This record gives sequence, C-alpha cells and structure tokens, in this order.
Amino acid sequence: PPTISRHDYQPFPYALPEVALQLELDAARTRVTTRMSFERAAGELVPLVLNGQDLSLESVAIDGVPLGPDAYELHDEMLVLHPQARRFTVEIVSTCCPEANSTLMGLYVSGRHLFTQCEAEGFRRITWFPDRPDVMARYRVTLQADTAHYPLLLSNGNLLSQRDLGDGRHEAVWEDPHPKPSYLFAVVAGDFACREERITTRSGREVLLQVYSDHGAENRTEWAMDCLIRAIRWDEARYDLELDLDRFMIVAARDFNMGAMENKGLNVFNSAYVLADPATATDATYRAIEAVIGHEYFHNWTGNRVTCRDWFQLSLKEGLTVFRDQEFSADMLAHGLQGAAAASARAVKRIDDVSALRIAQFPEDAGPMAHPIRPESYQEIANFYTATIYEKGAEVIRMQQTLLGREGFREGLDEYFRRHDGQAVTCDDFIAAMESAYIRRNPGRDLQVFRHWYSQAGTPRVTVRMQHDPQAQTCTISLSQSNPPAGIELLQNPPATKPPLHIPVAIGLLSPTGAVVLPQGAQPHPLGAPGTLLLELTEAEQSWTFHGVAERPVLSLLRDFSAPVIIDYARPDTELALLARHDSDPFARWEAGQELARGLVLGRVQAQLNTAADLLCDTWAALAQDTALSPAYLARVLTLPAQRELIELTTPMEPQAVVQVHRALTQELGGRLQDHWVRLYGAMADDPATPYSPDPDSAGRRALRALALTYLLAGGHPQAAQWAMQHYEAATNMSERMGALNALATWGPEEVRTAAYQHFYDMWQDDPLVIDRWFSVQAASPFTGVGEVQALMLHPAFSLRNPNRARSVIFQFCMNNPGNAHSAAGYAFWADQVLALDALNPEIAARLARAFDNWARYTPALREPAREALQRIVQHPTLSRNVAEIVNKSLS
Ligand code: BAL
Ligand code: ZN
Repeated sequence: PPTISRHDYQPFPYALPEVALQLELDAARTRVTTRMSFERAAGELVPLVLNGQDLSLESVAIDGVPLGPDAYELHDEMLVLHPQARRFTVEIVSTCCPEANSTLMGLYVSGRHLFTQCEAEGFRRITWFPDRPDVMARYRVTLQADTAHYPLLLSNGNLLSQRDLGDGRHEAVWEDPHPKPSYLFAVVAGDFACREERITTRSGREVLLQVYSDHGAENRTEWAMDCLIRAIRWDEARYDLELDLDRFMIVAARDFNMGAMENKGLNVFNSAYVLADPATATDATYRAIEAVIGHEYFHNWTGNRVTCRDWFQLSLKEGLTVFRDQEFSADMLAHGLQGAAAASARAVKRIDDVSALRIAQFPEDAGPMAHPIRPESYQEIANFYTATIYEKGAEVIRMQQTLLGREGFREGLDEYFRRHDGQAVTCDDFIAAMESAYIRRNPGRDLQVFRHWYSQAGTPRVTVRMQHDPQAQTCTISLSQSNPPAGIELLQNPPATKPPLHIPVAIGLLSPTGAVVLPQGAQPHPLGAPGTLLLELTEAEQSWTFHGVAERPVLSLLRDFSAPVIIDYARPDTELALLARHDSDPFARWEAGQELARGLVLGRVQAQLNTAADLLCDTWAALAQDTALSPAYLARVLTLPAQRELIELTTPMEPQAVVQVHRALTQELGGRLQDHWVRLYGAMADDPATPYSPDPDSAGRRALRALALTYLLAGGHPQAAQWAMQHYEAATNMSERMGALNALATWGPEEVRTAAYQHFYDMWQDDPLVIDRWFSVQAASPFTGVGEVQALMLHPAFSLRNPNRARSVIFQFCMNNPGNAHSAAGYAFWADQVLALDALNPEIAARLARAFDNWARYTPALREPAREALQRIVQHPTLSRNVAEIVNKSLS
C-alpha cells in the first residue's frame, strides 16, 4: 500500500461552502444524491478529485448537465472531474449497501437500525466526496425511509421539517449551521426510546439534550444524561466554553468499532459507554461512561469548532480532548473535597491513567509501531488511533499546563480559540497559541525545545544523580536525558538525530524521617503537593544546586507523573519504603510502593534472586492500617503492578516467568498479610440498606473489599472460597458481583468457578453487555487456555461480527491472559482470528494484529512461533491495507 507523508500536504484546490445530501435509506440499497457547490481557489484549471469506496455510481452532472463516461475518470477509490467554471455545482447519484457492510464504517446496520461512522475516512463509503478534514462545508440533509421500520430519522444540527411521503414512507430534513468536515457527518435511522432534558446554558439559551437507546434500555440512560449535563457545566466553568447548538443527541449502538464518536450534535456511542444501572454496570463502567461522555462532548470545541487540517494532526484534537476528559473525571472524583483529600482523590485518576499509559503506550513506543504524537507517515490512518496519539498526546498537553500553570494554560487555550475558531489547523498552530501565553509569563524564553515532543517517538529516559554536601548544606541534583531512535526512526538512513526535549520534572525533598524539606529560597510549584519543585530539563544534562539542606534528603521524583518518561535512579529499597509511607505527593507515594514491588518481581524473574518480600510486606502492612488513606487510593496502593507492565520491563521479555512470579508474590502477600485482608474485607462491606451509588467513596470501598477477597483466595485462607461464593450470591449490584467473579476466575477452585459462571450466564443471558463481561472474565482467567477459549467461541452467544463480543473473547485472551496466550498454540490461535476478522472488519482485525507487536524482544523460545504466526498472516493473499501495514511493520 502507498505511504502518505505529512510533508506532502497540499491544500484542497476548491472551497465547498454548501452540501445538500438526500439519502433514500434502505438496508439493502441506499440511494444518495449529493449536491456540492464548489469554488476553485486558484486561477488555473485543476481536476476535482473525489473519494469513494464500495459505491455504485449512477450519474454525475455539473451545473445540471449530465456527464457521459468520457467526461470523468472513475478509478477504484477515486472519481476525477474536469470542471471548467470557477464556480459550479456537482450533482452525483450513487448507491451503497448497508446490510452487506461488515466494516462498520460508512453506513451500516446494527440491530434493526441504521448508523453511520465516518471518522476517519468513512464518509467516502456513503457518497463521492472530498473526504478530508480541511474541507469544511455546511450540510443540509434530507432523509427518507420506511416509516414503520425507521420512525426516527436523525442527522446533525437542527430539524427543519418532517413530512409523510405517502406509501408508508416519511422524510426529515436537517440542517447543521456549523461548517464541518465530512468525518463529523452522521445519520441514525431506527426505532429508539428517548430520554430528554432541557437545560439553560450559561448565556441563557435553552437547549434540548436527548439520549436514545433501544426500547427497554431507557431506564439505563439516566447516568449518561447526568454525565452529559455535568460535562456541559464543567466546560462552561473551567474553560468558559458553551454548547453552540439548540439540540445535542447521543445514540447508543450495539455494533461499534470505537468507544464513541463526536459527530456534530449527534454523538454515536458504543452502548457499553451509555447504558448503566446498578444491576448491570460496575463502578468502573460508571466512571468510564462519565469519561467518554465528557470526552465526546468536549470535542465539540476541541475537534469540531477547531478541527484538524490533516490526519497527521490527529493528536491536536485527541490529545487535548483526552487531557480535558481526564481533568473532568479528576474534578468529579474530588468534588466536595479540599486539600490533601482532594489531592488524593485526583491522584486515583492519575494513577489509573498512568497505569494505562504504561500498559498500552510505553510498549507501543518501544515497538515497531512507535511514532511521534504527530506521525510523519502512514499507510492506513485508522491504524493511528493509538495510545500514543491519545494518551501520550494528553501527557504532552498536561506538560504544557504544568509549564504554564493553570491560568497560563487557560490563556493559551483562549488564544487558540481566538485565532482558530472555525478553522482546520495544525499542532504547530496550537503550540504557537500556547507559546504566546508562555512568553507573556516567561519573558526571554519560548517553547522551541518543547516542540520536539511532537516529532519524536520513544519513551525518554531521565537519569538522576544526587550529591549532598553536609558541610556546605547543599544538595545538587543532576538530570540527563536520552531517547534513542524508536520504531520507524530506526529505519531511517542515516538514523534520526534527536535533540533534547523540554521535560518538566517535578520533585520533592524528604528528610530521613519523611518530613517535607524546602531548600532556602526555593519556590514551590503552585500545581504540586507541599514542597514540590519544578526542574525544567531542556538540555542533554543539567544540574541544580539547592541550599540549606542539612541532611541527605530522600528524593521524591516525577511527582504527579509530570512527564511521560522513565526515571533511572539507583537507590536502596529502604528509601522507596520511606517514600511509600510519607511522600506528600500521593502519586509519587503510590509510585514508590510500585517501584518496590517491580524491583522484587524483576529481581525474581531476571536475576532469579529469591529476594525476600519482607520490606514490601512491612510497608504494605503499615499502609493497610493508615486510616488517613481513602479506600480507593489504598486499593491502588495494595495492588501489584500489572503483569503486562512487568512483562514489558523484562529483557528479553519473559511472559511466563512474570506470570508465575506475579502469582507467587500475590499468594505470598495473601498469606503474610492475611489478618489485614480479613479486617479490610469485613470493614469495607456495604451496608445492605443503603442503595447503590457509584460515588468515589462507595466505589473505593467495593474495590478494596474485592481486592482483599482476591488476596484471601490467593493466600489460601480456608474460608475464602466460601466467602467468595457468598459475596457473589449476596451481591446487590454488578460491581460486587464482578468483584467476586473476577476473584474466583483468577484464584477460585474449579467447581466454585464453574458454578459461578453457570449461574451468571443463566441470570444474564439476555443482556448482551453483561454477557460481554461473562465472556471477558473467562477469556482472561489463568485457567483458560487455547482449548477453552476456542470452546468459548463455539458458544451460541459468540459472534465475530460484533466488535464488543470479539473484544470480550479474543482480545481479552490475547492481551490479558499472558500466561496462556504466549505460547505456540496461542500465537496460532491469534493468527487465525486476525485473518478471520480481517475478512469482516479490517479496523478491528488490525487492532488484534498488534497484540504481539513486540515479539522480536521475546525470549528465544517464543520468538520463533510468534514470527511463524506473523509470517502466516503476511502471506495471506487478501490482506486489508489495515492489517498489511501492521504486520509488515512488525516484521521489518
Ligand atoms: N474521534 C474518534 C472517537 C474519539 O476519540 O472520540
Ligand atoms: Zn476523541
């Protein structure tokens, strides 16, 4: 497949102010009439190139004059016209076939409804069009369909009119007043239940909010509506950004490739991120819905009002919007709290986000797909909806807030909207707006060095050295950075040279007893925990000397995870234990405990040292009794680093050994801290008289209780299996129920496990979202091998066509069951599934194709079978562009 390069960008040579679309909707054959009014930008004649995919062309006319086949060129995915006038109208009639469309891109069928998904390049599956984000037009959309089958006809913007067409058909006309790129277009047709509310925005406009779901699910959309209203209020309060539409709609779809999509005024959501009630959704689901509803709503400004010039700029909207949704979620968790309690609540969100970054993005940055947050090239843009673009992109935005301060960041964002509202722009435009605020606050400095974050792949390493001079009472901290070529940077000839980055490193100094030490004259950073100092590393190596430091301090490093880097600092475990007990920064405090556990696991795996876990046990025992810690925070503190995170840290990668050592250490902690788990298990029990609430305190208590149960089972407490079954049976909400089921799936005796699985299925067999959980928990269980996962796929409820179901079985097994997936049989299973999925849905197949990206770093016994599986995929005669790009890069 051809490679598209960022530097080849050319503006589209025509403006397209107005588009009128008419869709005669029918699952078997939808007829689309598209009228586009073009205006050539430059003087010279230039061909008009339109994109199209899987369409049948009926007719083309320019200014009402039909064109014969000699007057245009029709290629596989391109239609080329040769207009002569400067201003002209093109009318195209074409058809597409929604029910045959298993890609879930363009117009497709889900259940009995019709949905569209256009980002990134799905609009070209609906009609011939300049399908690129820098062509922004105003859309008027006429929808016609069978009234009984599709009583609701929705599109972007405002409903202008509705009428009956006779013969059982009807029509709705929608107009979106805001010019938008084609990727934000949406149509939904079907029969839905609707929850609606009217609210008044900050400036006094009344707006209609609607959440559509399948009939019968309307009592599960209350939380989604509540989240939407909170998101609207939050964006008004924090960024002074207001909803710019009279009507904002969310529709839940069972079949959806992504989490959700921010189409202007008509968000389409994977139903997993809309529907929630206590009986079917876990606490984590409630929070995930809040994050995704927030994310899509926030796109209305960061993505829709100001959009991307080209797809290389994807992180312009995604990194920024993930940052915004992370801040929204953190504020919701800290709502009503002050001081240290608020900081600890926010840290819970930060911990979860950083853990996710380490599991998904760090491996990406260390593998064949490593790319900067603004990639230089791609073959298939759908492959670049990555953890790097999204999550690392959000970290790059967060660093800007750290460097500018909250107010400075807000000033920069205001400037960005002042300059670019209504435009399709670049990451350079964003940073230039931020820089204007930075310079105002820091005369003589700029963000030139910071810009390199946009063009470098790889996770930088920051090495720390510290010297203390007791006579002079000085402490000198030296930082050096390195970021060797990664991913495609390695293939460049000569290899890429990578200048230093501007890295904000937030640190703190602790006395040997754990008290905050503030050096003479040092200014604490306003965004940080007590005593936080911000070191701005902009060169390969730099030193800072602090005065008035009498005793050798213990360093608290990378507070609040101030940069997406790996810290190298050799120090005794006793320092980590001290930090885990006393650090005033709750993130760094958690991190110290994790580092202690990481060291122990890696030592046991790599050096085969049977290092005693005494220090970890003593530290955790102390923390387990620290009543100042919230249950949610304590649940994170007492959880070992994830197996996936640890596997990534081994060289060569040793998945089996990590799983074994991780399980053994869990058993050891379960046994040695048994009294604490028993106490916490009892103390965290829900009061059965209190109705379920997903609030952070209740959710934290449930999480801690489930964790205690897991350790009790792992540690072999004689009553644990009985408690687990009771916990499962007595559960009054899905969170408790899943807490017990997960514990049983990971540690439970076989007969108890299978009885619980059977009971769960009997109870929930008619609820697809809950049955996804049922599949997931089994697919990720260490007792599920290749044979068992194949058996799951033979279950009548399994389907490869539904992405949620495919994810719940195949992805769960390949990505979250490392002890079983990392084997010759596991890799062969994976290759089979990549090929089977590729025939249906290339986007989903390409995601699965990345499961073993880092195979070249595996232990030799696994490398060969992984390579063979990859070779088998590569040699398949009909690979999609999506999967071809992934596997070719994997093998290069
Ligand atoms: N824009 C694709 C879905 C999302 O990131 O919101
Ligand atoms: Zn997004």
